[in-house]
Amino acid sequence: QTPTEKIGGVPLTNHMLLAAGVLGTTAASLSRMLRLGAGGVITKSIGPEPKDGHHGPSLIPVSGGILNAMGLPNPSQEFTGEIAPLLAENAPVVISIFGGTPAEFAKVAGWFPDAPAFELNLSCPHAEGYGAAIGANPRVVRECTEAVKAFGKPVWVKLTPNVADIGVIGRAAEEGGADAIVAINTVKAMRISTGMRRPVLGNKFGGLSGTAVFPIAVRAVYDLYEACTIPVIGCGGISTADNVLEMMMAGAAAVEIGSAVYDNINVFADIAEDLYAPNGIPAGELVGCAHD
Ligand code: RRO
Repeated sequence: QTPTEKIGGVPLTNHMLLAAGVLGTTAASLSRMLRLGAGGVITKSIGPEPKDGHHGPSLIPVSGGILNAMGLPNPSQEFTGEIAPLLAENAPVVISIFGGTPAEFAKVAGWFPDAPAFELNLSCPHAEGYGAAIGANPRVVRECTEAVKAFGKPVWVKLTPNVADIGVIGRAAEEGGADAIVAINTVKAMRISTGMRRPVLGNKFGGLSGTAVFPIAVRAVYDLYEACTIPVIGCGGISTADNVLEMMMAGAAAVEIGSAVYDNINVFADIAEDLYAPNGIPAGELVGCAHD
């Protein structure tokens, strides 16, 4: 592991975090990923009310990635008990929050006084009823960011690629006091089973993650690096050290990895071996170099 570096106000042990998702549901799975080499971990998003999520099938491997319509399943405030032991160890755990209003984001943030940082999920493709459009409205993005920033902790804002101009949204988060922008969440997508003559997901449509979305994520990070002055954290389809370097050249100060973990539980250690050997990458020189 490289020495601790602060990115977006959070001390990380390397440049790769576990992205928010199903593996962030329990303290056991989060601490396992830290033991397996993640430099930090993000929880599954926690909302203001408990939710069971969509009926299945809700997570399906497709060519180039994973299609999901989990439907924001979460235990809400009960998660405080689940995560408390990990927070007590000062582990680099970022609490992902979703809500439909600034007040709902603030309500959830208030349950985690020991969290080192928050990631605001303004980008879930299944957020109907919680305001699917909140991540597309610059004013709401700014207000949600301000509401959580009031707790005085680092706030990362995770954006959707499903908008016309992601730079405008990134700037709104920055104006609200965000410490970093994370891009991207999943891309709205759908597959149909020709044999069954119906959509493969119980919810019909979902969010696509994995290698198929990597170029979309690179473009989003490139645009955000141009538009914002705060760090950008790249997320979407990263599975190799070369992907991490490419993200950094686009402007990412760190990256998040999700889908690749399902294929290779040792992906963090494997990438670190390539990325940091033999002398360690000069990340400072790489970030944004494709803009020169
Ligand atoms: O739970 C989900 O359906 C979900 C969430 Br909260 C998210 O942010 N992104 C996604 O693809 N699925």
